[in-house]
Amino acid sequence: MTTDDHILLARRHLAAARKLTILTGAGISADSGVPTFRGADGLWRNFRPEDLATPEAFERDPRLVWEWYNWRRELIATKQSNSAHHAVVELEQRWVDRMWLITQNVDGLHRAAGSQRLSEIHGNIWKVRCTGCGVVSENREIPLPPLPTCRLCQALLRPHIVWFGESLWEEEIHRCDEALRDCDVFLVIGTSGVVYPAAGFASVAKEAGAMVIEINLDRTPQSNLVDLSLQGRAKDLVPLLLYPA
Ligand code: BJW
Ligand code: ZN
Repeated sequence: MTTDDHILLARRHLAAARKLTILTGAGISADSGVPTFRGADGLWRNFRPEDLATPEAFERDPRLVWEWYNWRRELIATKQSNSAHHAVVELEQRWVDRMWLITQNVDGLHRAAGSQRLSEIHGNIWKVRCTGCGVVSENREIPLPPLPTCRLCQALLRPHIVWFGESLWEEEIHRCDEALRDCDVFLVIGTSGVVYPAAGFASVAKEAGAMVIEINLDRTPQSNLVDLSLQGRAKDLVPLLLYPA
């Protein structure tokens, strides 16, 4: 089957779906110019994740971690959502309250595009959390030094991001689990499918009876598990799903 045949099939399954759940990863924002984590120009290529994206790293050297996040914030601030983010918004509007978006991305580009029904399961780079009192707030400017501290309790602020070895927020996971078990189509866009728990979501949805469709530039460890694997750029393929079946 050609990619065109796959797209026709995907449209047919979407047209018949009462409930739709979408999972996105760094690949959907790659088309906006945000580097992925594990690709050729991935963010991990210059930094070891264990040096930066763990609670231990932050404890050891909060300044280094904050400098990395500030560098990423500056980069992301120059990027805009692309046609794939916008197509996801269009799907949300068509499915009204029967679609749920789960994103691993922390860049905020889905919200910027207009998505409203979503779980940002790894957090949001524009938010900070107090290591003392736990209060979460939006903060777009973190000038260094000194290290940022909480106005309420003076403890150190950290990025509101889920690092390796940390648990995801229970409420979000509960909402995602419901969306995975209750959907007819599960659409997986631009994720390498290696980071848990999101790496297990396709199996959960499939076991619950959903048709699983993957859109990715390359094949992934999940490609054999899914029902339909569409290879190409998210910005080209996701908008094609909006046409009638
Ligand atoms: C395109 C494209 C284009 C490119 N169009 N496509 C079970 C088994 C083994 C290990 C574990 C397990 N359960 C938990 C773990 C440990 C760990 C884990 O999964 N480790 C793995 C590496 C094995 N998970 C955790 O620690 C999680 N916590 C947890 O589960 O708590 C309970 C627990 C803890 C400990 C033990 C057991 C249980 C937390 C994970 C948090 C991940 N956080 C990060 C970093 C945040 C830092 C930050 O952003 O600042 O989140 S990791 C990083 O990877 C980031 C991403 O959200 C995440 C996923 O990456 P993604 O989106 O898939 O990006 P890439 O780059 O990998 O892939 C891009 C894809 O796009 C590629 O496929 C390209 O082909 C494609 N692409 N251009 C379409 N234009
Ligand atoms: Zn505080």
